[in-house]
Amino acid sequence: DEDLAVELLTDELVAALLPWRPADANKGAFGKVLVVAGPPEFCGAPVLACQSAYRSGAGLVTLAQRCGLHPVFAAKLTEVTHLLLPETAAGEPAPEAVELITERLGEIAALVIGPGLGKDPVTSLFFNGILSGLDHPMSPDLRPGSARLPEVVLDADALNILAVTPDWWQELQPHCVLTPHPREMSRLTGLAVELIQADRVGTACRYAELWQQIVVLKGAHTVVAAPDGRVAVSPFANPGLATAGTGDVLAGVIGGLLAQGLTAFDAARAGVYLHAAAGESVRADLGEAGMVASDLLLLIPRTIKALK
Ligand code: NPW
Ligand code: AMP
Ligand code: MG
Repeated sequence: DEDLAVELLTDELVAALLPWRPADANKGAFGKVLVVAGPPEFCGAPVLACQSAYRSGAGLVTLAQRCGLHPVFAAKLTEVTHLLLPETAAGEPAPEAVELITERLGEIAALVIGPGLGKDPVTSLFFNGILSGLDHPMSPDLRPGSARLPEVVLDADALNILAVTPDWWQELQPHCVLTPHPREMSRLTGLAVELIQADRVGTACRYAELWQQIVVLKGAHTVVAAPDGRVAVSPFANPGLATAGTGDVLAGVIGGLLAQGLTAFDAARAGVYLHAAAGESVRADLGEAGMVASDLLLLIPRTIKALK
């Protein structure tokens, strides 16, 4: 680990990664994001992910949701479009729900899945079904007719579901952005949280290479590691962000940046920085106790504006 050159994220570095908006642009130029919601217990998390994808500049955000929850999401999300999924009598995703999502994969630029997804057995089947519609490393032509498959952000319960399958990464398309907090990283790796925290950079790098995925190890001084050995660290430590839903905002920001054409490593670096810099602005205004995740939302475009 000693020879790793760790890049410290800065305003200048991140400004150079941010997408350019041509004066004559239309919304189609800024990409479509699909967020997948879960059960009613966690309906705030996908709302935050959708809103933050828009606030990072995405052109169109669609929320896939169990149809029974539609009144909730329609009332909360004005700019979002809705993909209604059939559900069982128990309110779980019906088997046909997988196909409805898979059909969309060729049309969207970024998929954000995990925030508020749930991890019960039916949801796990649903999630694994969606993953098999992605670009399987062993069968790139799995989905003939679709020009291009989306970039993918896997967070929260998506990581928790993956973690129960041995060697899960062998079935996953490479270069997804995985955004574990230390506990989720512990589930994915089998390492104790203390061990992960004792060498955050080394751990993120090792597993990014093993898994061939972008690893965003969250927490104070979030680490972003790529499979090729590149690694960046956020300059920000802010206990104000240690509150429910802030990770769901991060997943949406990274999804929004992926939709605008950033590479997975660039979207992860820029997303981590914008999210944490927005957190600094909220801290300057409200202090460290009592900020809430949705306070970050309007600060995301303000942070982008300040960088440009
Ligand atoms: P502790 O308490 O320190 O032992 P889980 P989740 C640990 C959704 N949400 N350093 C910490 O453990 C999510 O999207 C919905 C060390 C903590 O208690 C998921 O779908 C919301 N440890 C679902 O809920 C808002 C750390 O992990 C434990 C750490 C479950 O996600 C909330 C919690 O992790 C939430 O986002 C750190 N830096 N960070 C909504 N409004 O709809 C975390 N931990 O058990 O994976 O549960 O993260 O709450
Ligand atoms: P989650 O645990 O998924 O809700 O994600 C929490 C988000 O807040 C992540 O982006 C973390 O990096 C961020 N965060 C939590 N605690 C801190 C901290 N002490 N300093 C900086 N960022 C933090
Ligand atoms: Mg989370």
